[in-house]
Amino acid sequence: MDIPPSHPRYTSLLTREKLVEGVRKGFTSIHGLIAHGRGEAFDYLLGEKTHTFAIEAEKTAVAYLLTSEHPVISVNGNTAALVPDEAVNLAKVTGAKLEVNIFHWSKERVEKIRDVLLDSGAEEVLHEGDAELKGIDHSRRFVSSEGILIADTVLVPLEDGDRCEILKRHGKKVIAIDLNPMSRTALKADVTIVNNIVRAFPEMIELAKELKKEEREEMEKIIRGYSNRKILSQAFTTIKDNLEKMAEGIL
Ligand code: PTJ
Repeated sequence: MDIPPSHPRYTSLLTREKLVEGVRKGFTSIHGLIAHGRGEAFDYLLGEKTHTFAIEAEKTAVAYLLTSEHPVISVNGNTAALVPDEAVNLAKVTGAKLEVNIFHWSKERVEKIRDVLLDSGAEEVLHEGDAELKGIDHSRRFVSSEGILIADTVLVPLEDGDRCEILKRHGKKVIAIDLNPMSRTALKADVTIVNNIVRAFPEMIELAKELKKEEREEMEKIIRGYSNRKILSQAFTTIKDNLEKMAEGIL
């Protein structure tokens, strides 16, 4: 579809178009469209912008990735459609590995997502699923023995609650990106970035470039000073305030 840049919802429509294209090419799950719709609704309530609580979470997430021994960025069909170049760049700048790990599993989709990341410049994309994460009964339990299995920190954009819990039970630090601060994932993760992935990834790349110049002690201080509950509370308050403003403004 040809979207004129003058359209008031240009960015939003372009984002949708990328997902539709991902479905057409067979690497984004059709369920990904529904998931995105839910995300869009929360983005509306958040005013479709990055808030300071998101920046704080993004900075802490980057500090975790930079100080971890085996950081991994987990990539699903929506991430591959929306931010393939940024996922590759974030992995490069933080030293994290990229691993394809999807909920609606098929070998074909796994390989297509791998190819999308390779086309975006990735040197290595883990996707073998040669190891099993005990305690989870859907296909996301199959992980790479060189990636999520041994990871100390896993970035899981647009995740489902079950796997977040299992990753934590396996002793991993979990960073989630989820526009819905009420989701089980958002509530369970160690760091929840309540922001649209299309804004969060580019911001995290810039934050990582800056933070890399700092001493390790500085990054550890950021991690120690972080409270995910405080961040979630600020996200809820922002939604409430936005709704109050709208309710008053309509009179
Ligand atoms: O590619 P697959 O097979 O791994 O499937 C990926 C999806 C996303 C379909 C799958 O993980 C899924 O069903 O996820 P859920 O349980 O619907 O959760 C997705 C969460 O991501 C929801 O809470 C949405 O609010 C949120 N979300 C959707 N789009 C965005 C988003 N968060 C940030 N940025 C977005 N663009």
